[in-house]
Amino acid sequence: MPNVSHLTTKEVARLFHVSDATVKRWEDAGMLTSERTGGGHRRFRAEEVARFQRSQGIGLNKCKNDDAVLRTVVRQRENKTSSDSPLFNALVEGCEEKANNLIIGEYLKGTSLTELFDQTISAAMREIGDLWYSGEITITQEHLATRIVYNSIHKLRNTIALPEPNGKLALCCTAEGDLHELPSHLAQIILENLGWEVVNFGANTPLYCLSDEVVQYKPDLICITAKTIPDAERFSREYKAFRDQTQKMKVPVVLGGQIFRDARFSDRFEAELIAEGFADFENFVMGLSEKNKNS
Ligand code: B12
Repeated sequence: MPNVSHLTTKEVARLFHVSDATVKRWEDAGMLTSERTGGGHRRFRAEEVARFQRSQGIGLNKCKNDDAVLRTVVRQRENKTSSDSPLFNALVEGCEEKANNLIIGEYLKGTSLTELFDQTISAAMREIGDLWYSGEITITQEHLATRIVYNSIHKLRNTIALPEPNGKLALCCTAEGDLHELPSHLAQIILENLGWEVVNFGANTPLYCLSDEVVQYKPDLICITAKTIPDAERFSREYKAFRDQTQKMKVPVVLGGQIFRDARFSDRFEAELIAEGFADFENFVMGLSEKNKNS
C-alpha cells in the first residue's frame, strides 16, 4: 500500500498527470518542497502536496484546457439543514466541487481510505438518509448527494497512486433487487489500492448471473453488498446454491450491508467474512494476500 503521508516523485507525478521531470522542476523552482530519504530520494509530505494542489488549482478544480474531463458543479443550493459534517453540507448544497475537494483533500492530508469510507462518507450518507426519511430533504437532493459522492470517489480512485498489481482478481456487486451500489465501489477502491484487479457489476445483480461470471473469471474473491432485498426468502435460497459453488471452487466470499447483519437472517448467509465496514474488510484482504503469498 502506498505511504499516504509521504509520497514519492512518481506518486506525485501520477497524482497530477505530469512527468517525474515536471515534479522535479517544481521542486527545483521552490514551488513544492520535499524531504530526502537517507538514500537522497525525494519524499513529499501529503500536506505539502495538498497545499501545492490548492495553490495551483491543479487536478481537483476546473482545468483551463480540459474542461470536458474535469468540469464539476460549483453552484450551490440554499442549505437549510447544516450539520457538523462539511461533507454532508456540501452534499445537501449539491456542490460537487466542494465535495471533491473535501474527499480528495482529506485523503491527501493522510486520512486512510478506510477511515474516509467508514466514517466521513458513511456518516454523511446516513444523515442524508435520515433527512430524506423525515422529509427534510427532497428525493432529488438525496439522488444528487449520492451522485456527487459517486463522482468524487471515482475522482479519488483516479488520483490514488496504485501499487504493483498482485495478479489477484475480485468480483464485486450489489444483490438482486437492491440499488444501493455505493459500497461495492468503495470495496473496489480498497481492493485496487491493495493491488487487486476488480470487475464490478454494480447494482441489482442476480446471483445466478454472478455464478456464471465466477465460472468465467475464476476470481480470487467475491464481494456482495445488500441493504434492502425485496424477497429475502428467495435470495437466501439462491445464496445457498451460490455458496456451494464458491466453496467447491474455493473462492472466498465477503458479504457486507445491513441485510447480512440482520439477526433474522444471520444463520442463512455463510461467508468467509461478514464485513462491518471497510477497516475489517481491508484487514481480511491483506490477510488473504499474505496467505496466498506463503502458500
Ligand atoms: C443513497 C441511498 C439510496 C439510493 C441508492 C443509489 C446508489 N446508487 O447507491 C436510492 C435512491 C436508489 C435508494 C433507494 C431506496 N432506498 Co435508500 N438509501 C440511500 C442512503 C441515503 C445511502 C446509502 C449509502 O450508500 N450509504 C453509504 C454506505 C458506504 O454506507 P452503508 O451502506 O451503511 O455501508 C456500511 C456497512 O454496511 C458496510 N458495507 C456495506 N456494504 C458493504 C459491502 C462490502 C463488500 C463491505 C466490505 C462493506 C460493506 O460498509 C459501510 C460502513 O462503512 C441510505 C441511508 C443509510 N442510512 O445508509 C438510504 C436507505 C438505505 N434507503 C432506504 C430505503 C427505504 C430505500 C427505498 C426502499 C426507498 C423507496 N421507498 O423507494 C429504495 C429501495 C430501492 C432498492 N430497490 O434498492 C432506507 C432503508 C431502511 C431499511 N432498513 O430497510 C435507508 C436506510 C434510508 C432511511 N433512513 O430510511 N436509496
